[in-house]
Amino acid sequence: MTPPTALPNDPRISLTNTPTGQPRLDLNTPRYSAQLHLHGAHLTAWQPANQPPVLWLSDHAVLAPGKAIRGGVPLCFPWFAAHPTDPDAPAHGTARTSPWTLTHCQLEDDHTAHLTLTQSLAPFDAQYDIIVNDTLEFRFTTTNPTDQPHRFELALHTYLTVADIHHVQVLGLENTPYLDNANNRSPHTQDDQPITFTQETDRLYYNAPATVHADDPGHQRRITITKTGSQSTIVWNPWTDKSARMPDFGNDEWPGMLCIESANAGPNALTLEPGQSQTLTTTISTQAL
Ligand code: TA6
Repeated sequence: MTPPTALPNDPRISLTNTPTGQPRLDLNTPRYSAQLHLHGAHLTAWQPANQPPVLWLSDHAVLAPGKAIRGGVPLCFPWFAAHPTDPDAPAHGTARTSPWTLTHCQLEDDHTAHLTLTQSLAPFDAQYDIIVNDTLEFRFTTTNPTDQPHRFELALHTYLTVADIHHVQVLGLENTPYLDNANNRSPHTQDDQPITFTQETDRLYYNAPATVHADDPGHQRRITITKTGSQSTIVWNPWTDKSARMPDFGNDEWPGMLCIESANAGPNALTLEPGQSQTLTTTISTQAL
């Protein structure tokens, strides 16, 4: 078990325990602020200077052992959605409700933070690197240390803040196949137009390595998600009825959020041979619209 790293003695970073005893890292710099819970290695806030928050967090989010935090970047691993064979297993895997170990923490003069967290989630070992400044980069490396091949899925289930989902367009997934999770995982293909939102939208786009843009006119902002080692992109807004069914999601919050998730899931699930590793990276940046 790798010991936790010591924090640098730096006023820009602090590690405190939340009221429920969960270690939380706060980063406050002139270029951005961010917040990471070691519970689930869960980045719950990221806000570049002079911008609205980029990550969205429900006002009803619950921080408790065994519970996933509603918002930020939950880690869906080693499976996505329902477990492939065990109906009693938690949705979206065990990574987001496990305590991760912070094994590296470094802050540069330009305020870039380099964080590394590790966890073993049988049968895999995982290393999760987060590089934060006024852009946000994630690298998730999965290793199979066993002598047998093993299948896994991974999604960085990123909740983004938007001004009003009714006016948001998502570009980059045109002509791409997807499974409609809001319609019995039925297969479809996106037409040659950007994605717009008029109802619950829950789509697993597969064979989808492309960069995605979320254009948010209300905040006059484009959010760009680039990635490597990822063949799936999940797009989700729960709309009214599903929001009302989630106790940790306010009934009136859905217009202000959108999930765009860099993943390998469903048809793009991966199998690692003994000793093999795979890395998914994704970078989130913002541009003025
Ligand atoms: O990524 C979209 C999705 O699979 C939706 O179907 C919805 O269930 C969402 O994840 C949130 O899942 P959770 O288990 O966090 O409530």
